[in-house]
Amino acid sequence: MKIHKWILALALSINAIAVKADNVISVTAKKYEFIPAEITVKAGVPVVLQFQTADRKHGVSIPGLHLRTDINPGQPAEIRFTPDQPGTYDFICDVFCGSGHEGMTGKLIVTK
Ligand SMILES: [Cu+2]
Repeated sequence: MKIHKWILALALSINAIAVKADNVISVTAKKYEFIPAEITVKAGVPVVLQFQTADRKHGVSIPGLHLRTDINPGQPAEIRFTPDQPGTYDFICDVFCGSGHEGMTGKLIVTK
């Protein structure tokens, strides 16, 4: 009986870790793109966008959601939020990074 409870607790905690990991989306910034450039998330579900840079300092801004962070070399950055309005939100690099900076954009799609 005791063993059963222990296994159940273990199974529940593994499940909790899996659910958490599902909502973490890793994004790489580099001259002059975000990879992936299109991210789809679900309204009402907490999400963690985890950014790292492959070259130099960049920034990411999602003006429609009033979210931004710097992305410094060797220092992964996170944006944690729960999207509530379905729609398509542009994100851009907002730290000048060179001649292709203006085209360094992506889309965050929030589905119902
Ligand atoms: Cu830039």
